Amino acid sequence: MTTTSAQRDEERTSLPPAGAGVPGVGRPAAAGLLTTAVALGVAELVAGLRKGTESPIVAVGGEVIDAVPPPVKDFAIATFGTNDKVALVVGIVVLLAAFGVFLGIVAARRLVVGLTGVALFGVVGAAAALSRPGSSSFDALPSIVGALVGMVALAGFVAALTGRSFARTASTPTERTTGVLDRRRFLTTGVAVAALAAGAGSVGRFLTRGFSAAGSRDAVVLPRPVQALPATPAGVDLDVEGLSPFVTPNIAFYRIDTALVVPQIPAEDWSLRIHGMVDNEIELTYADLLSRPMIESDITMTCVSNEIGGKLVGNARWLGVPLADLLGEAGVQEGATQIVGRSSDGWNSGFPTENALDGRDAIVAVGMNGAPLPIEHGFPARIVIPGLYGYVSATKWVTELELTRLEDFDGYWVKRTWAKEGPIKTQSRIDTPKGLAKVPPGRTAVAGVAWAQLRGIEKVEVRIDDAEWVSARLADQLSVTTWRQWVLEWDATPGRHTIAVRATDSEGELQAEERTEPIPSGATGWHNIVVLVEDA
Ligand SMILES: Nc1nc2c(c(=O)[nH]1)N[C@H]1C(S)=C(S)[C@@H](COP(=O)(O)O)O[C@H]1N2
Ligand SMILES: [Mo]
Repeated sequence: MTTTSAQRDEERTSLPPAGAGVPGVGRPAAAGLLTTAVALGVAELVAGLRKGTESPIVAVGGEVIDAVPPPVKDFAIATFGTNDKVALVVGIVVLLAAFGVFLGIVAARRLVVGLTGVALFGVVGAAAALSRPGSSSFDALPSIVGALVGMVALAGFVAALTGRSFARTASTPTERTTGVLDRRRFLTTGVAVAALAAGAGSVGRFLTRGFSAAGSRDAVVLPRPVQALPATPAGVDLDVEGLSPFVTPNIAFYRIDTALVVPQIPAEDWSLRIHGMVDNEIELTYADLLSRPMIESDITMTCVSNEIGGKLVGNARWLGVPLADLLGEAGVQEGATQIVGRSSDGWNSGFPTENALDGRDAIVAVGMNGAPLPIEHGFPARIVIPGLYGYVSATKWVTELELTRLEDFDGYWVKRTWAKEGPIKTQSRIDTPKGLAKVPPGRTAVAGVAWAQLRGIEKVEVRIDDAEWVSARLADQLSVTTWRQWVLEWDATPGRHTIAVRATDSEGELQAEERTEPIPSGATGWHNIVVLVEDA
């Protein structure tokens, strides 16, 4: 039996023709990288088409954040600080790029395997997007469309690079050879594809930005509190250079949350539902909330993850509705020992109901230092409870308060092995001089802040090297809910010195000396720094 030319062509199709062959590693790798760019760019574009749709990178990143064990989260905060999220996104993109390069090389040899790899990307992205809190089926679309377009791009690149094609009719040897991209044409095609991918991604990001809540926030006019506080008295601020100001400007306020992308909730779309073990479930719109009597309160907020000497603490003048008033309206039932706060992005916290009813200024806050809550600090509304660490209480972008029993629900971080209850521990910090600073000899102000929310600070002591503890001069204590500044004039002598600080609360209790980690209930230990005193 003779072989038909068609049959010969069949054979050639499954084996790349000599010369066209397997095109090395460089161009397939670049093709894989471009495929990744195309898939991600298209996914961003699709995500930009509908408000609230997360890009696959954000969805995967969110899942990573929820899944990492607490020590890793602590490590990330310690290493990258508030840039931990940027680091995560960069890490994900780098991983994707590396995997793309690998898939490109594989696809040049076994196209099906390469395509399967891209499809797998899509599945992982879609699965992550669908498991995000509050997701809808549309959230899977960016990943799916991105992966599909990526697969087409990859198949196209491989066909062009190897001369192999799925289209058997077009597979005469000459056509195949002309189909092979040479270096120059590959470069121009690659640049064009990269530009298209970047363009799609940029348009997507631009569209997403259009969903910002900034316009809504700008339009807010905050009501006046029923009892406005007097301006912050001068005596609370020692005005020492290098010392944290008594009131932390909003822009400088630490930010800690699990949200990879700041939730954007226009006030018009927001509501707060109070439900669970209550007599009357209530749901408040933003306008409802603003029409309630408001109080102002100076409250120093603190993160349980704060290391000794760390910066995860800030003081602001908050404006909000007393939680007790809202709970009174709803009617808390007997045995409802816990208030669970839930945010639009699925985060949650829980604290004892009594902490909202024991007279402290527990509020649903809408204002921070005279401005509507900044979006990253919880706009339209958040919970602020003096004396409790943020992880059990300070739900930002709060949409739900559920009355339940302490034993019936554990909040986000409690599930991740942090302590069930989170009262703030007494702490003190040296702000100036900085650790390892060079200090000229002579008079130097050693200054910082100390906090023991709801107890107040009674004494701060400083020790230079092995000398006796000396009492620092204290600024006025504005409220037991705020931190307190301190300063000690030190006659610095040449040499290397260790400066330590410790505080005593107003119940006479000395700050714990033993060094412990932030997990599970907040770090303990005395802050100390080393400075070098020498002539400039
Ligand atoms: N929705 C939401 N609210 C949240 C968190 C979060 O991850 N998501 N983190 C909490 C933690 S751990 C702290 S310390 C405070 C920090 O508030 P800030 O970012 O305004 O300083 O917010 C709390 N509220
Ligand atoms: Mo926190």
